[in-house]
Amino acid sequence: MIEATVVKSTGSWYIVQTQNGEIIRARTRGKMRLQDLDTSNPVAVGDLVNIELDANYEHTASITEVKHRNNWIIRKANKLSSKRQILATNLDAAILVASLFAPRTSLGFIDRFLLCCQSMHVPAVLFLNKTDLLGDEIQKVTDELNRVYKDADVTILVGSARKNQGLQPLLEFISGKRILLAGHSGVGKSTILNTLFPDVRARVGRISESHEKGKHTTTFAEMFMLNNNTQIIDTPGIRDFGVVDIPEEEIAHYFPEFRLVMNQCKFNNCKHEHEPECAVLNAVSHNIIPQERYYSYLSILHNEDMYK
Ligand SMILES: Nc1nc2c(ncn2[C@@H]2O[C@H](COP(=O)(O)OP(=O)(O)O)[C@@H](O)[C@H]2O)c(=O)[nH]1
Ligand SMILES: [Mg+2]
Ligand SMILES: [Zn+2]
Repeated sequence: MIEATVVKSTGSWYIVQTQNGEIIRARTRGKMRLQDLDTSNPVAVGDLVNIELDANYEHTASITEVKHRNNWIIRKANKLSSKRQILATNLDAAILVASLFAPRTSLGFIDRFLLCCQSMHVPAVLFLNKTDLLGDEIQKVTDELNRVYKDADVTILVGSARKNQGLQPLLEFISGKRILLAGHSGVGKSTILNTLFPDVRARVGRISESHEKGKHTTTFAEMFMLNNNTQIIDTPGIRDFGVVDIPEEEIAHYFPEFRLVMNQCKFNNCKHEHEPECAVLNAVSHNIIPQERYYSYLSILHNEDMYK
């Protein structure tokens, strides 16, 4: 039995890497001991697994056990689907790459992702890419992001991967960690990786591809092992981030700016909707909690449209 880390998932096969750097193709077979999560992918990139080498000459292996996960980022592809997908596991931090144009990332999407990170205690960075497309608006947009996310326990960074601007703070954040790089298809994840780590050569997609509506592209995450123990998990792009596994009454806890005031709500089971003497509603009305974040909260609470 050998311990290995899952570095790529391609559906039926997984690529795993052993402690001495050996790359092996593996698949789940037989009675594998699984984590008790009902997901479309029982094994995810980042998992520590036990493998047994197959008795053949092709150097393949079977995954016999998925070890305990410290954390994981999980989503539902859309609110109707019951399919849950683990994007990555055992993370030190996550970077959500967003852009205002081509494609536009909504605050609702950002907030759902951040909610999951909070619930898993995964520190998050929001990187607004493609600032070269913003012209004179850069400062205004940056100020807005800083206003909305002021007390949301997320680091806001802005820049342009194409122009190699603003990437230095991102590089410093990444260094020495295992990082999930997430965001819609086309926001510039692969470009960021290629610019920061020219040896990686992640595929840079054409923007037109990412805009083909209705096209079902199977998404595979891939971990790049860089030096100084830096590991980056590139994901091919997620359209929706449906929240799973967070009970209704816990959602507010994972909005850090709500957490600051909600112990002052009159009712301890307050849902912060229309209850009397609700400290969250009060903070919203005084612009202490940004409206935008409050709307995201309501939208998640009511399991509403995930695009908005
Ligand atoms: N204008 C602009 N385009 C960018 C920037 N970063 C990436 N792109 C373009 O956006 C498209 C998608 O980039 P890609 O890195 O493949 O996105 P991914 O799907 O998130 O990996 C490509 O055409 C990139 O050249 C940027 O900072 N500014
Ligand atoms: Mg990409
Ligand atoms: Zn309340």
